[in-house]
Amino acid sequence: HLISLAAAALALALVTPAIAQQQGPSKAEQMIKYRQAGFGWLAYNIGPIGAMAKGTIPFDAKVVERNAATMAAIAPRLLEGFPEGSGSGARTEARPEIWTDMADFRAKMGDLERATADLAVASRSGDMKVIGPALGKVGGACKSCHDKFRKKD
Ligand code: ASC
Repeated sequence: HLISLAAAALALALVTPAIAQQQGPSKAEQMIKYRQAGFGWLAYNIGPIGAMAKGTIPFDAKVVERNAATMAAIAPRLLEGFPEGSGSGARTEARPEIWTDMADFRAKMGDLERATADLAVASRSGDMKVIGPALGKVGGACKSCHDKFRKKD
């Protein structure tokens, strides 16, 4: 009994540090994944609205309304994906300027938030003449932030 108890204690002593070292993704990796998922979902939702505005696919008011509502929900949740220290740790197109010029990054995220909220309101008109300009403002908010804060290929 003493020997098996000693063996068990030894096994536990050997295994415990191995478990402790088995760390999951870092906070930075989690945040990079989080925000990329957010932007990806945003792009997925704007895609069909853009295609309808161009006339590439038929206008579907219900899809515009649903997608715009989703975008308005995503946009205010993006800023939390950029905490201090999440500028590296996984493949990212985020430029360091986000954290050195956070006031402007916040302002640009605010522009996106307002533009998507306005698009959600416009989408309820069911009228592409109303939706089009609101969509243009969202695209403008995407672009002005990308120009300054996203890495160029
Ligand atoms: C999109 C998309 C973006 C923006 C940007 C606007 O549809 O995926 O990143 O619009 O291209 O300039």
